[in-house]
Amino acid sequence: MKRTIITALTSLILLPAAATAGSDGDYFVKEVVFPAGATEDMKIDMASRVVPSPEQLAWQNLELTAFLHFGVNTFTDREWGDGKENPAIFNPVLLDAGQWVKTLRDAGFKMVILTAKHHDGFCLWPTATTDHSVKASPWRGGKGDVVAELRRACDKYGMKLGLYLSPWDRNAKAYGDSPRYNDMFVNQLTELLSNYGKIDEVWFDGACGEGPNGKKQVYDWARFKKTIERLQPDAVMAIMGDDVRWVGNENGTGRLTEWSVTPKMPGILPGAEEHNKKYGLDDMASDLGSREVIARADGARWWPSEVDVSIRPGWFYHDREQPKSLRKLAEIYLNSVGRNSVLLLNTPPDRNGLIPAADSTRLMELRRWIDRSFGNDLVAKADYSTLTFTLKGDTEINCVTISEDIARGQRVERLEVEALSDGKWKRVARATTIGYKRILTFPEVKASAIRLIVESSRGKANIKNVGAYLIAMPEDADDSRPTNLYPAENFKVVSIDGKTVAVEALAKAFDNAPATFWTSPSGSKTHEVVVDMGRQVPVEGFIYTPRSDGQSDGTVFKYRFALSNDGSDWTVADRSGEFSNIVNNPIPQRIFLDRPATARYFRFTSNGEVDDRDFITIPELSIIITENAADNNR
Ligand code: FUL
Repeated sequence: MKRTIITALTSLILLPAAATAGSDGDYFVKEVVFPAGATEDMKIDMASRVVPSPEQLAWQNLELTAFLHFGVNTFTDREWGDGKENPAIFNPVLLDAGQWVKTLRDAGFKMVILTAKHHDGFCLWPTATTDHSVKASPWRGGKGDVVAELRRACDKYGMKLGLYLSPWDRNAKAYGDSPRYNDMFVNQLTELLSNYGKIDEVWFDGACGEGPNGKKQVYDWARFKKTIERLQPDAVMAIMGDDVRWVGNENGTGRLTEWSVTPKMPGILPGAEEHNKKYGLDDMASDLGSREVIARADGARWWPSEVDVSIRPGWFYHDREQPKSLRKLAEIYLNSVGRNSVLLLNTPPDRNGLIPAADSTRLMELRRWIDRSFGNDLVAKADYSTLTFTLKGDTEINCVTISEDIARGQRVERLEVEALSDGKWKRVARATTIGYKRILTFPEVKASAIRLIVESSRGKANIKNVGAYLIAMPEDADDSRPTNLYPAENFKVVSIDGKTVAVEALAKAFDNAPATFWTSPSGSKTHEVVVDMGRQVPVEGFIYTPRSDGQSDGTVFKYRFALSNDGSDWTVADRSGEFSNIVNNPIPQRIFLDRPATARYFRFTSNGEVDDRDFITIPELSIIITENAADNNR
């Protein structure tokens, strides 16, 4: 009865995507608009019939995609270039795209996405749209084309290719002159999507660090989308796109409850910002698709999550950084692929143009760990009608993988896993959403069978591919190079914003507890703290650790760091810059001086908060000292 009403109602309204008939009713490919007056039950039922487009389904099946951040930042040691880089610095003399792709293929990746242009505007292909490209570099005598070399390598190793083209461009003169820049951008897109074979993912970053007084560019997203559809109809449009959604962080963690069906509107659609605000659906929101959210909404779409994270702290290669431990990568795998998301793992090539040995070794270790963990499915006989699975004898397990047939929607809301152990069924795991794949781990149990109990579902749950495993997490060996810090108990605060204060004033910034933070006085866009380190210290640099509570209020964006021996002449060292990408990737910002310098006082100045607020927060501020000196200070 319910179904008949829905079919009748939906045929009366104009649906943006055709409703197609499936074995258990009508499906709505990619999106559905709820009819006016739809009840909660009707909305939930319709949401349960939203299914991925064929392109989204093919994308989800890849599970693992590699990201390559490469460009002028590789040579300047920065995360965001300012667009003023001299192309002469780009000279990756040993560049070998074959090495990248073979490494990634061996590690199990199915697609690779290259930063064809990052925010600095430097193009890795010889574009006709600007001189700021490989053409102006010494690499291959100005005749090189990184995109073309990568294309050839992808063909050789059977890898799909995706491209990242940054809308924000700090080099293009036209940026901010909206129609002119949109033309330029469409031309860049047209070159990339016409001259390099099949492109399977187009990645448009949402980042823009212009700030309130910077250039304001109004992007013509509809035109960008049409360009993709015309030139590469099979490609998905990611992040600033309506096929693939950013998970909301850059640390490798999907939500425990991850709905691919959500009323959240992609940012490229007109009115998206107001709409998402109205429904409380920001990028980081923990609930994007519960019953409560759907009940309030006016429609829902298939917009699955992609977890992008770098194997190193930064997105670009930096000499001083090391790849994450195998343990960390294994956790990332479980928390992304195992939480209904595609994992987009960045492995940045170095200045020679090669994926460094440390990273490729780590990738192979990850591959071996995945193979070892999931190579031996302990299910012997599956009965999907009762959701009961007989194991290969009485066997130890600690992990179950479950998939829904997402071609028929995402439906499971709550589920339990029970194991038959010593003749009794006992609960070993619980989950909310399943989606494409859910990996559940639990303490080891000896069992002869497992069964799934779907406690709540939006209509019929279409479960497929259940597996049981005994996995071993790698040892937690954190092999990132230690940084030597000067003990903060020696610090005496001299002044804050020019005013003398009690020495303990900044205590929360120096307490080794990043969860607590110092908040500056408000009322100014500039803030400054001066600290006496108690004696002459050989300083290599400093670390500003931003808030780790998911908030960015008070986070410093533009910094200046200076050293002095007497607290008044600040010429010993003086370095300024920006903490690029600190909002999306709030990791400790390690800034090194060009040369270590010895000084007794340091001054840390903020010349701009991330959102131009009039106060700053400092959870932790640390001084990096030279290695030998560290031994004497312990
Ligand atoms: C962010 C960018 O600002 C970073 O530099 C990086 O490209 C990351 C994948 O997306 O928004």
